[in-house]
Amino acid sequence: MNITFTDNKEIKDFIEKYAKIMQPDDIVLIDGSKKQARQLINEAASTGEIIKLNNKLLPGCLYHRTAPNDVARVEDRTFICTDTKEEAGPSNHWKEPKEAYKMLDSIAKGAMKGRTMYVIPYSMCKIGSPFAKYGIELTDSIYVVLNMMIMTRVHTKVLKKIEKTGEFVKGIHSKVKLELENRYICHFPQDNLIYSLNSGYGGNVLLGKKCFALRIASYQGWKEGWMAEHMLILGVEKPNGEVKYITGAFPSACGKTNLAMLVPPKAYSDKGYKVWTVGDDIAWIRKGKGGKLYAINPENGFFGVAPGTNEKSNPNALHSTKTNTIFTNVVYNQKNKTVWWEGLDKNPPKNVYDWLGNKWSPGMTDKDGKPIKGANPNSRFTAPAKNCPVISSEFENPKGVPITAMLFGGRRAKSAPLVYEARDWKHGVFMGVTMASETTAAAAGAVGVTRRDPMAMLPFCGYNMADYFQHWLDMGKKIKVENRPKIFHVNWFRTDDNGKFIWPGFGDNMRVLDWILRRCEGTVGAVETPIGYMPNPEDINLEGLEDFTVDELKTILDCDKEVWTKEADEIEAYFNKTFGDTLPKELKAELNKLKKNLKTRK
Ligand code: GTP
Ligand code: SPV
Ligand code: MN
Repeated sequence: MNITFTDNKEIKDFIEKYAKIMQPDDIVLIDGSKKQARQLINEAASTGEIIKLNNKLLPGCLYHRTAPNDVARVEDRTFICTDTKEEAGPSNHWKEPKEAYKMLDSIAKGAMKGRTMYVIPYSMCKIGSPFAKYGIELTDSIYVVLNMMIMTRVHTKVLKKIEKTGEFVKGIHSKVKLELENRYICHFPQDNLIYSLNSGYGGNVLLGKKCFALRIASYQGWKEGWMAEHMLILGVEKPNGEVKYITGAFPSACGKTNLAMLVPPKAYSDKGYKVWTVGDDIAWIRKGKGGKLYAINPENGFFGVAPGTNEKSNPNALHSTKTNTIFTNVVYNQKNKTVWWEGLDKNPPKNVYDWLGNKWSPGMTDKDGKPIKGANPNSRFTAPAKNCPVISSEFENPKGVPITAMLFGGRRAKSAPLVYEARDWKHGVFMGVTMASETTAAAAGAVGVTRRDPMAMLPFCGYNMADYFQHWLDMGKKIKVENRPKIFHVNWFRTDDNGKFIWPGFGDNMRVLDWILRRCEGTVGAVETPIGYMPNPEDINLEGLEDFTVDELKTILDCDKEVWTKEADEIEAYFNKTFGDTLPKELKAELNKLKKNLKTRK
């Protein structure tokens, strides 16, 4: 097939190679135009791949269902294919590159027969910005094209950029037959290449996102001296107009989108506090002006968890989904062509279709009497970032935003307190490395099992995690002490004996951010505990918070020595078993400090 849209040999060779393997009927360049998108939407609507939603209530919005066995990332089918297993490290699945290519090519053989191969030139970050990195994704899915057009900057200008430098991340995706047993999400960091087969679910197929902006980019960052992190970025504007930026790494479905779009409680908004969203999932971080660390969001949209999103929990996310949004695996109300999910409101529609396409009404139960959910727990919305009512004016600032504080956090029902602060950078890295969380529906497998998820990057680090830890330690050394972001650990998910969340969370997390920023400014004290600095309970502002007392707060601002001694033992076992001698010795020293503190400190 003749490729006319570029003369660049590298690009042509890439497309021709995979066209030869996958044998599409046609090759179409995606130019990013509205006109072409409209044509593709019409085509996908005619085959049932997508449904156009109510143009009055949800203008430009679309509905899609994935295959029932294809609703989340598949960590056990995700591979880092480096020359040696050591380079991929103990936490990644590894395949030898030559064998991996051979296997993938054989699965991909003829996969696009009767289909069109779409060529998507896209940029992570604003095109032309110094942080920007470019990619080309080949795919046979219109759903992928339409999602990539929201999540990244798709434009023919990207081809011009690539033609100049010859540098781009190659992405190959085919749905093939959506077979679970032949599903592979493979990364070749040394070739800047991603090869994804037999899936149609977000994180597996929107190759700009987790595959490029985290797995490949983390490898690039390691080689080039910057960082790619699974972090939200937000700005807190104080009454005097000053804005401080915070980044936060929480595992999948643990609250990044919610925190990034936080609505401050009345006690704060009345005083003039505002929160601005820069990013909800990924941060690229570099040293910049004044020797500080700066973060940029390489994405252009939000691929957010639908269930639980409502007018109260996250109005900004909900408003972001009102136009030009793609809904995946939620409830479809065919009567007025709208959507619904658990936790949206208390009026679920009746006689509609669930995420599987079955007739559904609220209150339906399965054979064991358990309620049948209308939306898949990992159902998602894909919304343009510019729809967000509180998108930051710095969202596209090519230099990024200066980071004042970094947060780590996860779902810990019992151990971790609401918030505690690291003594210094090294201790903060130790906090990130040792963080753990209960698993969620964002990845296939059991839900609610506690596992270590260093920096929320366990599924996304594109190289050996011991080297990744060292990279974090080294980045700190590059920054003068006074310029280093302060590091905190937060946990919104402590539960009481009835399994109910103790902390109100959501907008009220502002109260914790407030304490964090005051710590960064040095205007509030703290209690020194064996695990780090913790707030004096009176220093967390509970103004206007009903049904929550200082006494309750005290129960989640604790450092139970018995619990933490057990935790320290588990960390030691984890270090020994997973990393052994490869663990940076500074982290071993931090563990020893923790153990000593638990023995000697109050
Ligand atoms: P990914 O997109 O998978 O990376 O997830 P995320 O970290 O952006 O998670 P998100 O903000 O979408 O939150 C996922 C789930 O956590 C939703 O069900 C939320 O309702 C819930 N959640 C978020 N913040 C809080 C909180 O402060 N408290 C409680 N109890 N739940 C929360
Ligand atoms: C996550 O699972 O962390 C997500 C969704 O943000 S996905 O893009 O599918 O990875
Ligand atoms: Mn994520």
